[in-house]
Amino acid sequence: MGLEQTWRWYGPDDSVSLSDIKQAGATGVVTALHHIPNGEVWPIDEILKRKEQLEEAGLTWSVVESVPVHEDIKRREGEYINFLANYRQSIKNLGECGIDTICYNFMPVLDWTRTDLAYKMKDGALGLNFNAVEFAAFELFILKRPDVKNFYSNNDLAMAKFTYDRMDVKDRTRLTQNIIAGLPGSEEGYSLEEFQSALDTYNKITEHDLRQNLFEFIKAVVPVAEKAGVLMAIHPDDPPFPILGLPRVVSTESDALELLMAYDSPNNGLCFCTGSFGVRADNDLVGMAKRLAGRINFIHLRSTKRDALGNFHEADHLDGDVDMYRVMKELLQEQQKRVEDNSKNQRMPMRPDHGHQMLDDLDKKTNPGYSAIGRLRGLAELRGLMYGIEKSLL
Ligand code: DNO
Repeated sequence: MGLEQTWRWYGPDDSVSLSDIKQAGATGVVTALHHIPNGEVWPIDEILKRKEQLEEAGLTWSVVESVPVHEDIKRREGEYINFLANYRQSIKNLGECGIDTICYNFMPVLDWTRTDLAYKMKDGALGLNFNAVEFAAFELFILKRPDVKNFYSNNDLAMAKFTYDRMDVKDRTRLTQNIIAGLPGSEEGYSLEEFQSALDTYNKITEHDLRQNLFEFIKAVVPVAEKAGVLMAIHPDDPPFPILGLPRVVSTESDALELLMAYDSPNNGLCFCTGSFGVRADNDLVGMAKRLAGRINFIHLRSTKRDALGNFHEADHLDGDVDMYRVMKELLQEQQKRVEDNSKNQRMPMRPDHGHQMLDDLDKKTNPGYSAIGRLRGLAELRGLMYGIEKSLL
C-alpha cells in the first residue's frame, strides 16, 4: 500500500493551493489552524470548517502539524495548568472530528532555525542552510547574548568576528530576520529585545528540568489522546543540538527512547524527521527507523548534508547524508508488519519535508522550504523509491 503521501499546507493564505497539492499526487494534507493563538482551545466548528474545505478539494486532513505547546507548559510556570487543560480539550475536539494524528515539538522559544533561506545549490536552485559561524556572529555581535563568549573557543570567536565585520547592514538584518522572525510553522516571531527576554525566561531551566517538563506534559496529554483515538507525534529538535544557551531534549535516539518510556503507549509516538535527526553524525537513522518503528506515528522525509564544522544544508531528498533507500525500506517493512498484525495505525503518513526553490518557484514568493515545485520533486522521488522497494522487495 505504501506510506500515505501527504503535503503540508499553511491554510487559505498559502501560495500553494489545494488543487496544486492534488496535482502533486498527495492524498492527505498536513495543516494547522494557524489563526488560533498559541495556548487557546481549537473549537470544533473551526476544525470542521477546515476539514470540510479539504474534503471539498478531494483531500483528507491527515495530520495536524502542529498544535503548539505554550512556553508556560515547557517551563511549567505561569499559566501552564490552564494551557494544559486547553491542550487536552483541543486533542478531544480533534478526535471528535475524526482527526487522529497530532504533531508537536518541545523546543524552547524557537521552532526550527536556519541562517540562510536562499542558499545557492550547485544546480541553481535555492535551499536552506545553517552556517555555524554566521550563527555565532548573530549571538555574539548582534544579539550580544550575556555570557555567550564562554561558549566559544578563541578560534570560533575570531572567525565569527571576521564574518560579522564583512557583513553590511542588509546582511545583518537578513540574518537576524532569518533566525528570530519565525520560519513558517513557528507560531512566534520576535523583535531582538523580545527575543532576549524570551531566552531569559529559560535562565533557570536546565536540560533535566526541560526533560521532566516534557514527561509531565506527555503524562498529562497522552491519556486524553488515548481516549480520543489520537496519536501524538513529537518532532525532534531542529537543529538537534542546544542553541542560544537553551536546553534541547529531543535530539538523539536515547532522548526519543526516554520520552517514549515516560508513558508507554502507541499514542505517545514520534514524528520521525530524517532531516532533523540526520544532522547529527551519531544518529544512526536506519537503526533508529528499525528500533523506533513501532512508535513512529508520522514521518518527515528530507536529507541534509553536514560538514565537520557544524554547518549543514538541505540537499535533494535522495542525496545528502540520509540513506533514504534503507530508511524507506525499514518504514515499509514496519507498515507491512502493521498490515499483517491488522494493527490500527497502518496509514503511516509521510510528507516530503522542505524542498528547494526551483524553476517557477524562483519567481514566486514562497514559504521558505515549502515551495510547490521543490516539494513536488521531493515527493515524486520518494514515491518512486517507495514503489521500487515495494515491487522488488516486499
Ligand atoms: C519545519 C517543521 C517544523 C515542525 C514543528 C513541529 O519545517 O518541520 O516547524 O512543523 O517543529 O511541531
